[in-house]
Amino acid sequence: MKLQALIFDIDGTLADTERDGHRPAFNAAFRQAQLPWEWDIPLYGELLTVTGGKERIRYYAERYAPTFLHRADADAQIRALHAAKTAHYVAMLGAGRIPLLPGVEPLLRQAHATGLRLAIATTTTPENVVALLPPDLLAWFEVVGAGDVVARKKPASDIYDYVLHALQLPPAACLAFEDSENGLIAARAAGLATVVTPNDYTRHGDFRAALAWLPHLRGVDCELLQLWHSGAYNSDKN
Ligand code: XBP
Ligand code: MG
Repeated sequence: MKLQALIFDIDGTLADTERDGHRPAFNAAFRQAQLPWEWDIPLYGELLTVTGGKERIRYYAERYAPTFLHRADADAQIRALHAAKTAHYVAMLGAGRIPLLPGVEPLLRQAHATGLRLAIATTTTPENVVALLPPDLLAWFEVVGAGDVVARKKPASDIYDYVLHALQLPPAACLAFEDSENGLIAARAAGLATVVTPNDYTRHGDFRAALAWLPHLRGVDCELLQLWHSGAYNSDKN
């Protein structure tokens, strides 16, 4: 089947947003709420195994601050902390964009120019996608599947299923791009051949189910993707 669309994860795949973006935004929200919580770089790596900011706060509280969850309004507190975190994150990106990772913009540009359809499948909050991507580039994405639009976050396949449904394409007509094991599991569960570009936080994952596994997207162009894609669907991989 012909390759018709590329579906991208955001965090860690289009830009390196976690360590110096989401993490300090969580910490700013905790300070603002006068909570004595500080997520340092190694701890955040552990917390990243849980996708979704609200889910990550709850996971942290369960392990490191269980009394927080004894409050009757703990769910509302988590939602409020997360809303504050999103505001800090969006403000941080507004003050100076986190750059796209090497090879990302040329690939998007070429895909757009050659008529490959583009979509996003991310766990992050929709406002964060808008804050990260320059408006002209964001406009190239026909579908943006983000955050709580689905019930179950990655590694569940829901966000990819949602995007495929919106594109009205079968998985065999698409390629997914991910940086993490959770993301790869989600994309594969939706039937998508997946290109993985890990980073410092995700590089210890198991990526054996990936179509390709590379340090970055520099030098990856649409011809190469067509080739990998045709290989994937002429083998027993899918
Ligand atoms: C990304 C995430 C997100 C961000 C925070 O996972 O897990 O939760 O860290 O986003 P993936 P929110 O790249 O696999 O989609 O705080 O907006 O939820
Ligand atoms: Mg990611």
